Amino acid sequence: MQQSASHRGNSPDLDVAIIGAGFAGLYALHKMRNELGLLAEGFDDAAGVGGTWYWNRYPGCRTDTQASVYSYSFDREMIDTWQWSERYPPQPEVLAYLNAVADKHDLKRSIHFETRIEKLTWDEASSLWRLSTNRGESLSARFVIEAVGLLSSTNIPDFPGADRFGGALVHAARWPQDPIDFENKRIAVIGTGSTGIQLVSALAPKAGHLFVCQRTPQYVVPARNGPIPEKIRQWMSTSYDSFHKWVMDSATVFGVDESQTPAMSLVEDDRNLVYERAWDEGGGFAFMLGTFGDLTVSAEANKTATDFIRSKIMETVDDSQVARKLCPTDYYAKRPLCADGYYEAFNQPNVTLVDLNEDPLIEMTPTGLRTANCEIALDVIILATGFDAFTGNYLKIETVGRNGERLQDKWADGPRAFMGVATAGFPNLFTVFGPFSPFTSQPLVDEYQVDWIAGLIRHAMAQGLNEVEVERAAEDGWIETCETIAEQTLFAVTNSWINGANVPGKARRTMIYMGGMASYAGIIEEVARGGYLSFRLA
Ligand code: N01
Repeated sequence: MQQSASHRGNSPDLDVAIIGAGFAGLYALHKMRNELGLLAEGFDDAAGVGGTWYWNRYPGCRTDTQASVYSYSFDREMIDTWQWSERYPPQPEVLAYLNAVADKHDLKRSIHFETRIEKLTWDEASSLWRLSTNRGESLSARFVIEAVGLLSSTNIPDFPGADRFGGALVHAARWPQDPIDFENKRIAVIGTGSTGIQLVSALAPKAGHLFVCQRTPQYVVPARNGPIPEKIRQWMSTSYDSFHKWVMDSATVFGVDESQTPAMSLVEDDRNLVYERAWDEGGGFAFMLGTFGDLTVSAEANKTATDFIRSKIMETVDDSQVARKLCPTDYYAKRPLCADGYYEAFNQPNVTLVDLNEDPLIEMTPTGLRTANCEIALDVIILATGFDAFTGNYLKIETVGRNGERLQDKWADGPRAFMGVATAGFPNLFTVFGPFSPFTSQPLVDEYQVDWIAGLIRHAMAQGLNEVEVERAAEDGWIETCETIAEQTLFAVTNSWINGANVPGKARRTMIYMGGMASYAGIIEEVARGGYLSFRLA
């Protein structure tokens, strides 16, 4: 850290304070400092850049989104020169990429690492934010950008006896820096979401014995990982602009050819051929979005996909009793999962499925786990129990806005925010991929939102405005729009982190815009074109 905030007379210490140094925070810093020429600094409680990719170091961790859309678009030279080894690159490679971006653009000197922002207070008199850190420092900033991550605040259920377990107990998203030796160890993985299934696929070959503790089974499609397809590679290298436009014009920005065909428009045999092809090609988003256009909105269409995946599970897993327990019964309407070798792992003698519905987890003991029916001796317990998504990290920061309103109170019954970028009552405070953002892949939409926020900050500075604040009516209207659209989908009636159902006690509600990226972009660009309609500029 070479440059640091210095007191500048009556001016704030910083033009822009950026919280978080993952995909969104790094780009925000680059944009504000290198492109807009503002005095901007970043803060992150990690010891390095990477955000989620800094903390998630568990075995098997990799993207479930294709690298072609899981990288920045702003640095064209890096698009040409950075070689992703695989379609779904592993965590060390994503972290190396983010370090390379940070080094190339000289970002690290402006980031305060191992520094957590604990409190943000709006100072009415000076129209500035006052920031306090865990190191006892305080500073002021005209604008704050929270790039704190959608899936970063860990969900750690209260397992009785957790403090008594004598082995290693870790949450996958707070993985220790020193590697854990798994060779011949007895390991339990609790949770079978994206994290759990990646862990199972990676640990099954090396564990002495692996116990997979499953509460709700999920639909897992093969990833078929391998090099980025040549066609995409060619397209990106010869005409990145048109590739980027194709991706950003899609509904979900996952780099998938999104199907518009209704599932019931084909007869069963033809429909199953479509599923079969998608199964062979691999990819969770390709399966959910590329096969038929109505899997997430029509129960009838959805059942055709779930029947197909269940038939694959029954075919793959040798023990039919285990296979049945692995078959989900709810809708295929969570974030879709993909992994290679997940169901196959259950054919290994060293892998046991523990069905927590049949045999509930009672407690952790000094030597392992006790369920209603058995005691399991263990060396390692891994919690793959997910995240307090969307709101968790914002609410960890004591945030006091206009008239002393606390974000913690405002969001007590669920978040209230406008288009994922701002929340009323908290002027000059922006969020990247905050609540009510579009349901999309993140890195390119992070960039998009940062560019939009930069446009508003540039506008405010050019006009000599001290305050920009979204109006409550606009926020209410946007939330209503999000709710109306979400209610038309099966995501609304399927328990997952997408609607807050995964965290006990959390308000269950829509926190995302399911109307598609192109439509989102059309609306938010209109806000800007109209002179930042919906914002109070003072
Ligand atoms: O978390 P999850 P995740 N007792 O919430 C179980 C992204 N991601 O970390 O379904 C027992 O999906 C819970 O059971 P149930 C990606 O967007 C990306 O796996 O609530 N079990 C579930 O099985 C993903 O969607 C990548 O019944 C308990 C699991 O824990 C998102 O993060 C990798 C329990 C949690 O699944 C979240 O995925 C990883 C309890 N008390 C994650 N509480 C990559 O792209 C919870 N569970 C690399």
